[in-house]
Amino acid sequence: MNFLLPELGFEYTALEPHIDAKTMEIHHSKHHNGYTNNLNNALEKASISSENIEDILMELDMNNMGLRNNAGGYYNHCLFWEILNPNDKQNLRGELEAAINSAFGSFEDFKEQFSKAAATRFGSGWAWLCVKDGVLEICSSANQDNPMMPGIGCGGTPIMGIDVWEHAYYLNYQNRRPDYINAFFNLVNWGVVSEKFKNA
Ligand code: MN3
Repeated sequence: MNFLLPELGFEYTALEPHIDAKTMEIHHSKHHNGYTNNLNNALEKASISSENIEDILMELDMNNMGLRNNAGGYYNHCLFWEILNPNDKQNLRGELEAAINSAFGSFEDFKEQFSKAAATRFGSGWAWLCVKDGVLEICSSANQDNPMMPGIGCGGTPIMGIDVWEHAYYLNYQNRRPDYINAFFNLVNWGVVSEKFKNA
């Protein structure tokens, strides 16, 4: 077993009313747990012993669908829980705020573009804020694909992402994905995203 399901670091109720406890419980203990177990199985099958998920993603054989789906699913959800962590939650400021204003014009313009990328991703997938060569960009990817995988078309290091699979919001929001995306913006811990920006 290379990888373990990470602890959330907060209660399933902690994101209410924006994300309900039942959705959080199923999402973390069932979906993320499934990706984690399937990742370990896919690594064993491919005889890959790396314990660095970033390396695994960057060196991925995109034709290995089991590994692609589950390495992506494992990593994407780890990042998602990190940026939603309500402990020591911080507002957007400093270098990241300046970089967002520089890349998108204003926070409102950034929010609009990011929300549009998330809302228009057809079917299941993710929208991302990435850093590529020091510049911020927004993109989206299908299924559990990730900007670090080769040839996804949205390259760079993801520092923030939103899960737009129906399992992420359907119990509470049903077909109202835009309402879920809007609610997500109440939850982002910008201190965590800023740390990722500095390290990218
Ligand atoms: Mn999910």
